Amino acid sequence: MLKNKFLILFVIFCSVCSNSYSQKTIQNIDARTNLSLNGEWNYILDPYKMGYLDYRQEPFDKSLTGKGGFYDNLNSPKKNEKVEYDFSHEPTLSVPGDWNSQYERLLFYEGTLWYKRDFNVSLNNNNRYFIHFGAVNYESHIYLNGKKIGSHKGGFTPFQFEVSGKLIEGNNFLVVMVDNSRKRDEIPTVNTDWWNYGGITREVNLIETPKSFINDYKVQLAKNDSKKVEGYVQLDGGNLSQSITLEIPELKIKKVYNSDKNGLVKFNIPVNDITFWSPNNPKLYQVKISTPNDEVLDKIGFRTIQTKGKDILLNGKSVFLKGISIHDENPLIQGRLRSEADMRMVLTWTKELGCNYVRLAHYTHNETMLRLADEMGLMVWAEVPVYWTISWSNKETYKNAENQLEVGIERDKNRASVIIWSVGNETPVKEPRNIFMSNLVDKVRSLDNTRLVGAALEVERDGYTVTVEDQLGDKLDLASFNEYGGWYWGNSKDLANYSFDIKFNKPVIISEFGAGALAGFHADDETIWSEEYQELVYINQLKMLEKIDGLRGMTPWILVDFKSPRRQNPVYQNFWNRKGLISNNGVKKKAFFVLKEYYKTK
Ligand code: GCB
Repeated sequence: MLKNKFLILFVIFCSVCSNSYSQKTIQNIDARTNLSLNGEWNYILDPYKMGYLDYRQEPFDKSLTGKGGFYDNLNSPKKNEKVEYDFSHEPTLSVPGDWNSQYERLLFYEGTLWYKRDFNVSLNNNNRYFIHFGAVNYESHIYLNGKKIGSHKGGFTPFQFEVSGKLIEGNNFLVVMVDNSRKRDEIPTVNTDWWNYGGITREVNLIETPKSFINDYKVQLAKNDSKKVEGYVQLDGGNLSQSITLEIPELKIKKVYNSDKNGLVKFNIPVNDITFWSPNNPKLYQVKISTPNDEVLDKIGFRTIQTKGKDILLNGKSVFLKGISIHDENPLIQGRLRSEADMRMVLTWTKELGCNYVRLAHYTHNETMLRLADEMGLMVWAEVPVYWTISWSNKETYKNAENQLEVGIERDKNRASVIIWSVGNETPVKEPRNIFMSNLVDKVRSLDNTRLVGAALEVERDGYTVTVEDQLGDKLDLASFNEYGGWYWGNSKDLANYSFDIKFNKPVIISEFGAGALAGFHADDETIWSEEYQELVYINQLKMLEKIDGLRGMTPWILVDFKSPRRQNPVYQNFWNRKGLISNNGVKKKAFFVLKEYYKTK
C-alpha cells in the first residue's frame, strides 16, 4: 500500500517534470539533421476549449469513454459515429507565424486554438528523434499520433520533446493545443504594451541524432581574458565516454579529449593572433565539434566585454553603444517576424541608422536574429518579459521567469553579439520585487559570468532633477534606465534644463526614450503626433543626454511602429504605438535622420 502511494507520488512528480517549462534544448538545431515541420497546418478555433474539456469542464478521459479530445484527430468517422470536429476541412495557418496576422477573425483572438499537421518519416532505429519548437505563445500541449508528449509555458523560448519510440514508420500526425490567454501570474503578466500574438510563432523541426550525440557546447573567450578560448562539450545518450574533437581550423586548433562518465569535457586553450569580433569586423570562426558518430558545425565570434568605472570596454577598448530598441514584429505583415528575410530587413534598417547595438525588447527573440546580429556586427541587449507589474510574491511566477532567462542564456551563449542580459523592464521598486529581481541577477551571474547584466530601471523626478537610485542598480553592471522627457513628462522645448543625478558609478545606458509621431503628419514642433514634434524631442533629448557624465550608449524607443492594444487614438494610432523612427509602412520619419546624424558623431 505504502509502496503504491510512493509510486503514485512518483508518477505525479514525473508528470509535473515533463510538463514543466524547462527541458534543456539541443544546441544549434540548424546544424542537425532535421525534417522541417513548418508550412501549412490545419487549425480549429476553440474559444470554449471543447476539444479538451467535457461539458463538466473535466478533461476528456479516454480510458472511460474511448474518446479523447481533438488530439485524437478523428477524420473519417463511421456513419453512425458522431464527431463534432474535423481538422481536414478546416483552413490552414502558416507555421511559423502568429495567428492574428493571418486572418481578420483572429486579429484580436485570445484563447485556445488547435493546430494539426501530418508528416511522413522513414525511421532509423539506431537514431533518436526530438520535436523542437522555436516558440509557441503562450501555453501549449503537444500530442503525437493522439498521445500527449508534453506541454510548455512561455511564449518566446524554445522547447523540445524526445519522441524516439513514439514515431511510427510512415505517416504520423502532430496536434498542438495553444492557449494565449493572458494571466496575472504568468511571464509576461496581463498588461503589456505589445500585441499578444498567439500561436506557433517560430519554426518546428523534427531532429534526428545518433544514440549518443553532442547535446550542448560552449566555446568562447575566458572572462576578460583574450588569450584563452574556454568552454565545454556535453554529450547525451548511451555511450557517454567518447573521444571529442574540437577544431577551429583558422586558429590552427585541433584538440582531442575524452569525455568523463557524464559525457562532459571542459577545455581551456591558449590562443594567439585571434581576430576579435566587433561591429566593425564581425569576424566569425568556423568551429567543428565531433565525436566518432556525430558532428556539429558552428560559426562563433570571440570578444571580451567588461566595464571599467563608467566605461564599457569591447576587446579592451572603449565603446559607445549606438543602439535602437526592436520588437519581434514585421510591421509590413502586422505580425511576428517569420523568416530570415524579415529579420534581415529589420536589422538592415538599424545599420542604415548607423547602429552598432540593438536592444531586443522585451523577451527572447528568434535564434536567427541573434545569428544575424553576429554576422552583421550588432551588439545585443537580450531580455526576458519580466515587464511592469508581475506577481512578485508568487514562487511559480519566479520559477517561470528564471526558466525563461535560463533557456535564453543556454540557447544564445555562443553568440558574440550578446553583450548584455537584461532581467526586466520598468519594474516598480518595492520589497518583493527587489528580492525577485535581485535573485534573477544572481541567477544570470551563476549561468554566465562573461557578459554584463542590466535592467531597464525607472527614474524619479524633482523639478529639473532626474534621479536614478533604484537599489537594484547596485547589483547591475550598468546604470541603465528608461526616461521619457518630452513625452510622458517635461516639455520638449526645455529638456536642456534637466540634469541627471545618477547614484551609481557605472556606465550609463539609456534603455529607452522616445515620442510618438504619425508618419506623413506634418505640423509645427508643438503639435503632438507630428513628425516635427518627434524630431524636436530627439534633438533636445540628445542635447540633454550628452551632459550625463558616463553616458555610454542608448537604445531609443523604437525602430519601427508596432501594434499595441493600448494605443487607441483612432486618428493617429489605431492600435499602433507610433514611437517608431520608421512607420508601419517602412517610411523613415524625420527623427530617424536626427539620430542617424548624432550616431555619426560617436
Ligand atoms: C515603456 C515600455 C515600452 C513601451 C513604451 C511606450 O517604457 O518599456 O514597452 O512601449 O514605454 O511607448 O510607452
